[in-house]
Amino acid sequence: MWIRSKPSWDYLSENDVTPEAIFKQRRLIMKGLVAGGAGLGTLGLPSTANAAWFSSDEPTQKVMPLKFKPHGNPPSDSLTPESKATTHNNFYEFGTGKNDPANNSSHFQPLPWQLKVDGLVENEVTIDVEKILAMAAFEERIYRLRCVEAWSMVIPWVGLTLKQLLKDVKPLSGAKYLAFETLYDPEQFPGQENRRLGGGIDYPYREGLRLDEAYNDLTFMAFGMYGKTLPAQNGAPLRLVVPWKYGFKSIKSISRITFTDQMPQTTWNMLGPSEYGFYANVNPGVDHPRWTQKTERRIDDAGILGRTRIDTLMFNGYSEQVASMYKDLDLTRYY
Ligand SMILES: Nc1nc2c(c(=O)[nH]1)N[C@H]1C(S)=C(S)[C@@H](COP(=O)(O)O)O[C@H]1N2
Ligand SMILES: [Mo]
Repeated sequence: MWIRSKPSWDYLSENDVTPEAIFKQRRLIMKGLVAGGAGLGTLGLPSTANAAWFSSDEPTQKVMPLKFKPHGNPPSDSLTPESKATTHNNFYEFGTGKNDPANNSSHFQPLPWQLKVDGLVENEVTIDVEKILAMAAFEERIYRLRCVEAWSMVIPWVGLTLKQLLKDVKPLSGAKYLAFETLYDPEQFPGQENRRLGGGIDYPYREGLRLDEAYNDLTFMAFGMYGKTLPAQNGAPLRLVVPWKYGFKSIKSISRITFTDQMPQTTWNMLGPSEYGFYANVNPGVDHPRWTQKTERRIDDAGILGRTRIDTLMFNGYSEQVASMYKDLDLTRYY
């Protein structure tokens, strides 16, 4: 168990975005998650991604919602309803339609799962995801997620920072980037061999971060959302969340992280280099060639998908935490 001192980040806290009653109720649910990897081996593996794999009598996991100062901008930030965050998805391995990931993933098996960490590190490792669950106290982080398609959500993630996840991994001095890969397994991800279903992507889905971005305090590895384990459609069992970048950087169902000295090839940049950059920082000052990035459709309580059109913020509102990393980049260009 660990207690964090209060950092300066101004990402949204649960208190800022949900009524107190819901907050208390959700805390109780999360106490139910105070559980651990200890008993996992003996539990039957869940047949659906939604099944709670945290259940055990041994309280080795703690989910701790943290409290931070309200972001205040936009002041109307409110949590996206879970029912929308789990049915309006981009996960092309299950199909390109927004409902496809929820509809086509019922047979997905998130466990057993291994994460390989290799490349320019002192010791390459392959970690069972169950071990990660037992490794550190989880925390809850409420972040905005801004898709390059100009819709956005506010999602409460559960997990740990990538920095914490990689705390025992010693990068070699030449390491400058991290490359991420989604599991390649067409039996689980039908779109990976069916090009029509999978949107013509050459799988596995790939993403990358610069080393300093990867170790930024905001960069998060989510194992859960809304106080529960991740559903398949949101990237079970573990996915990246990089809240100041367009959503496609937040790669799902990760099986491999490679430290490298080369800027990694990334899926959307390979598919459309004139439209999608490596950095892909949220930037209302640079429009997509085919649509504006100045505003976004916030998927919230209103209407079927949410009708609130709001201004898009530089770095998705996280400038204070990340702008200093880009002093040397020309942010008027599309990165
Ligand atoms: N492996 C993989 N990861 C992915 C994608 C994908 O198609 N495949 N889509 C990305 C895009 S474009 C977005 S906007 C987010 C959506 O995350 P969500 O469905 O949890 O909201 O996931 C990202 N991660
Ligand atoms: Mo996206």
